[in-house]
Amino acid sequence: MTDQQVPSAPPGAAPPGAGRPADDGSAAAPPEEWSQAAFEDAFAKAEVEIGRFNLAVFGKTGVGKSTLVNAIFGEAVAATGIGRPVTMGSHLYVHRTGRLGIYDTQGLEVGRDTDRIVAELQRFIEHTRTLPFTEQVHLAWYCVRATDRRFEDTEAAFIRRLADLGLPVVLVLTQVPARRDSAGQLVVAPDVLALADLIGAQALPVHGGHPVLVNALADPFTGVEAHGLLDLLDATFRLAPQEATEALVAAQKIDPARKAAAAEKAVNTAAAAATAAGFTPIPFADAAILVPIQLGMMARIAAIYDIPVERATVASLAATTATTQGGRAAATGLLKLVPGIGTIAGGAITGSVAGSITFAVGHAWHRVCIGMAEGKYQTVAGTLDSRTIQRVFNEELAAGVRRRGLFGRR
Ligand SMILES: Nc1nc2c(ncn2[C@@H]2O[C@H](COP(=O)(O)OP(=O)(O)O)[C@@H](O)[C@H]2O)c(=O)[nH]1
Ligand SMILES: [Mg+2]
Repeated sequence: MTDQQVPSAPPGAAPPGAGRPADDGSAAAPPEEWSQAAFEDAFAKAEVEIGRFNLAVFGKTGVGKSTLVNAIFGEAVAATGIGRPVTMGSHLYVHRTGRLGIYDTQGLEVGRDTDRIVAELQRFIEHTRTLPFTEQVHLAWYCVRATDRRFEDTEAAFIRRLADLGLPVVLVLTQVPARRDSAGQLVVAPDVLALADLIGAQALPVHGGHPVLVNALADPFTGVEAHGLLDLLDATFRLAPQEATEALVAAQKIDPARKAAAAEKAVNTAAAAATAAGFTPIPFADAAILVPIQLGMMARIAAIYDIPVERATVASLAATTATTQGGRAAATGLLKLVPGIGTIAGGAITGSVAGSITFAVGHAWHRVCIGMAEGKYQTVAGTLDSRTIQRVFNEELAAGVRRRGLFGRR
């Protein structure tokens, strides 16, 4: 007997099969095979669970709203155009990509058209109150260009009206000039600091009562670097409703630590589910019970890294296809590596082994997703390099399995 061998079920253990994913009666039975369709389904489910972060962006034309959105959420937002009106004839536009919705106004200016903007926004907010949370506007940025050196009363009034509508507001000073002093510290232009203090003195209903100072684009001519973007993201996280934060994690492109933490959480959740499922010893033939858990985990991690479903699907199939036995899924293929499982007829795995395997699969896939988000694993033709993905995944998986002592310990 090896130490991986399963004792008989503990007293009071759930009957066989009780650990299977709950049948909510909605969809077909969970997939037992790792297929393209199964991954796509899991991805769609992950997208629904993560939801969407909806940000409204206001401020005068040319202050740098679009540039700011691109700097934090990636170029895809601008590349795909200006969006569409939320309803016929509306000046409120929405633009959706991945886990993000951006709302802005077109053809109306704060100050001149404040009443109109507020009225359209109010109508929209009231309408979306009856809709799911992912359809609602979660937060607003109000942007003022620092180099304009002024903040108008009409802008203050507009911000107060946003707050009256129930929107959390982050006030942003954009295009803030700054330079490094001899000690490498960032020094902001004094007149901008004076403007920020002037605004801060107005006790506006905004994050911290004070504007966040940002420059979204480095300017090679003046030497002003990009700065303040993480401060703006942190302020946005602090004000965003809890239910929208995972979507914000997925949508943003500048804070990999937040993505890594969310992916880690997905791995832990799946490992716990696998442990619970394996608590009733899983007969070897039934190891497919782990497939839906691991599919869901992998889809969730891919969605957190905002990897398009097509690429995520191709990569997941590449990763989990064992080199020697085409089409074998990682979950079941891995069992062959565990002493006493693959070799003993009618053997079963314990919950802790199921959990450990899921951990190892999750960490290996997380590594692949980080690489894909960094633009790795591309062929010259721009397609995904399946063989490299497979190698990276298998190396990480083998390392994880070894660390957890899933190979024989003599
Ligand atoms: N150097 C620098 N230029 C910026 C910055 N933000 C915007 N710009 C420039 O200002 C102009 C207007 O920016 P845009 O984002 O289109 O403004 P919007 O009308 O508020 O969406 C563009 O030419 C941008 O390149 C910034 O942070 N730094
Ligand atoms: Mg714009």
